Amino acid sequence: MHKEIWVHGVCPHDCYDTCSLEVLAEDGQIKRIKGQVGHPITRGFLCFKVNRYLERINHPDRVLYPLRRTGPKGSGQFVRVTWEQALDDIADRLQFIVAHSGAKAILPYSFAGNMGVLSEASMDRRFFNAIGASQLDRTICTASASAVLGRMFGQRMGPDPETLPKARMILLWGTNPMATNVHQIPLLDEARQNGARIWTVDPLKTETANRYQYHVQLKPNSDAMLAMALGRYLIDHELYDHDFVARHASGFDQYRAAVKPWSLEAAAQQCGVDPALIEQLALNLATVRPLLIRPGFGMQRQQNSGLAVWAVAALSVLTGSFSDVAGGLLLSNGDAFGLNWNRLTCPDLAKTAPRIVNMVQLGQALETFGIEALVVYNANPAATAPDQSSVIRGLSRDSLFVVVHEQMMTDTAQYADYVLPAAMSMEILDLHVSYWHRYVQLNMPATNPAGEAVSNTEFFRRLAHAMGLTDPALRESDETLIAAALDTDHPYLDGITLESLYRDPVQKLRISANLRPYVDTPIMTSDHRLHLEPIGELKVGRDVPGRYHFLTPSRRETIKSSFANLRSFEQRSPFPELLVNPADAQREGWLEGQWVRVHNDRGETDLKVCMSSMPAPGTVVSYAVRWNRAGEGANINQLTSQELSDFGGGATFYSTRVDIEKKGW
Ligand SMILES: Nc1nc2c(c(=O)[nH]1)N[C@H]1C(S)=C(S)[C@@H](COP(=O)(O)OP(=O)(O)OC[C@H]3O[C@@H](n4cnc5c(=O)[nH]c(N)nc54)[C@H](O)[C@@H]3O)O[C@H]1N2
Ligand SMILES: Nc1nc2c(c(=O)[nH]1)N[C@H]1C(S)=C(S)[C@@H](COP(=O)(O)OP(=O)(O)OC[C@H]3O[C@@H](n4cnc5c(=O)[nH]c(N)nc54)[C@H](O)[C@@H]3O)O[C@H]1N2
Ligand code: SF4
Ligand SMILES: [Mo]
Repeated sequence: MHKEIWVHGVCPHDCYDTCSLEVLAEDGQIKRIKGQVGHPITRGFLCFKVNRYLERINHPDRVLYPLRRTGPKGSGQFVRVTWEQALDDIADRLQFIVAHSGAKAILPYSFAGNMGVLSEASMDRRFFNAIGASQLDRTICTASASAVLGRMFGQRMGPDPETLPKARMILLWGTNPMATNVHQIPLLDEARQNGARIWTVDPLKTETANRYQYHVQLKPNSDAMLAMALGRYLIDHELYDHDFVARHASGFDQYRAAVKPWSLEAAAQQCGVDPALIEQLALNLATVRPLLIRPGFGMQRQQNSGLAVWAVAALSVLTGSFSDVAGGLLLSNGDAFGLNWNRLTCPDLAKTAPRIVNMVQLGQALETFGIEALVVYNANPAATAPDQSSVIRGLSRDSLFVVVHEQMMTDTAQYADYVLPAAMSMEILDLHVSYWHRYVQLNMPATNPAGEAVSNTEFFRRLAHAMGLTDPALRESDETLIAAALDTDHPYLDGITLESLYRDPVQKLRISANLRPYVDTPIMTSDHRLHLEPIGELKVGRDVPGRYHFLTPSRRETIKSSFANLRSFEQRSPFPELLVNPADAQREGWLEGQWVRVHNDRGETDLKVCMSSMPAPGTVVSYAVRWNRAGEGANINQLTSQELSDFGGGATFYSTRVDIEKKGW
């Protein structure tokens, strides 16, 4: 009998928008995926990527059965085995390592391949806590910003993005929503129609910078200086909100001393920006309300990220921007949800303090820390981690046992001893929150998993069982895990339970959109003040020399390496591109379509020249990231560095310098 069902889904990918989906399954096959029309953020449309999702679900690269390596590491030669064979062997190997070297020789590596609460951090954390493995510090994306916001505000929470159309001055700082946050665009457009001024601060003239009025095209990694100059100007001209600062902030005197060296002229020179434009921005910040400062993660992949986030966030305090509904600072709403992470991840299962490995330095860890087993899920580090040669050297080491739980035969999976098949979100149950909007959503399965694929939670339940671990926490079902996540008396989650989500799978946090963070809500720092104290000193020029600054921001058609194996993407964008300013091209004699070798002392990769007015002279761009298999075993992360940012141990992908040689055609 023909059976057709529509099911509520949630887009699981690492994206601000966390869209609400309607998924049609016919006879156990996914046939259509639509954006939910009634969802106030999703508004019935999806992005370039998820509009092509059937191609991803049915992709020939999909891993459907457990596989064991038969050829040399990285050769991609595998044979199908049963789940039982794979689990027995993996359990034996891990137990041997625990017995002979200690569990700290086992390292998990995961990020946000699936952002479902269960898929991202639940049974996996319990499993690694229970065996006492090394712990991964998941720093690759937001560490600098999270650390600074934690120190200044006590939490990551800003205004409700649905209030955005009420803002009259919007400052998009280091973010490109036309590619990365497309559901913000209708809100920004509405604000503009309502008369808002929209500024972007970005070293690139992005699609977003082109769409709105004012663009400050500063040099990469110069944000702290620009923001300090804006702060000094507001203080020098008595344009800051004395009352707000006196009532809510601490550290004003230290702040004033720190910004003192940064006159408009000094900053203008360092940032490569007209001082008159900085002054215009300062006057807009001082006078137009409501003021929303909306930094993105792109501004904190630099050596001075911590200082930059501090200096930009300080402007939101200095201007008293939180006093207005729709005003304030919205970098992340990640802490608004108040889930019970302790119940979910069970840190108490760990008997000893674990060794902590910063994921930005995966290459170093694999090469030098005595790691003997690596378990990868929700991530593709062979393509996405910095200093790729170091990562690949580590992954190629014969004495390293590598297990990869994946949906696709990725560049990382190619190095595995075992590849285990991972289910897609349309095949599993999960709970979703967002780092931008304020909806809690339930993702329900529309079909059974393809082949022998299993969810992340089921993978770790099976692994725990195979290792003979008996703690009941390692056996809990997905429904129990969701109930555990929601088991909290946090007022924002009042009445949101698994049962209520089954009835109504999209529920807004119980916070009024008119509640002003830090004005109407308690400030979660220890002394309940917003901290303006500087977090450190400006550091300059720590990277290797190189003639060009090399930026690798998010690509519209992929999410990092996810979607980059889709034929529709490969057809649209068949070659790895290097966007160059025509003035640089003319001086260097580069021609459109010509191959160039881009290199520094960490590595090299070949890219095709594409003239573009997006970068200023001196900066070149290639979007993140293609699969290595599409580029002779390498991609742009050959060039990026394992160096950490100044605060929070974050990544410094965008502080890369390179030299460029002509190659031919
Ligand atoms: N289509 C698509 N969407 C995505 C992703 C994707 O890969 N593709 N990735 C997802 C993920 S993992 C994340 S973390 C978010 C990130 O999304 P965003 O917050 O938008 O951040 P990025 O794309 O990293 O970079 C945004 C901008 O920062 C600029 N930038 C680079 N260096 C500097 C600097 O020194 N100062 C300033 N002011 N700007 C700088 C870049 O030129 C770029 O235009 O997007 C998510 N959404
Ligand atoms: N050069 C450069 N490099 C960058 C960046 C940059 O801007 N420039 N950005 C960095 C940033 S912000 C980030 S967040 C990282 C992201 O880097 P990664 O975390 O490696 O992200 P993806 O490339 O999206 O890989 C996610 C993988 O998870 C798999 N996956 C999806 N769902 C599931 C699931 O349910 N279970 C399992 N087991 N696997 C699943 C997908 O198939 C995919 O292969 O990249 C970083 N790398
Ligand atoms: S990737 Fe982002 S914009 Fe696209 S469907 Fe998913 S959540 Fe929505
Ligand atoms: Mo990210």
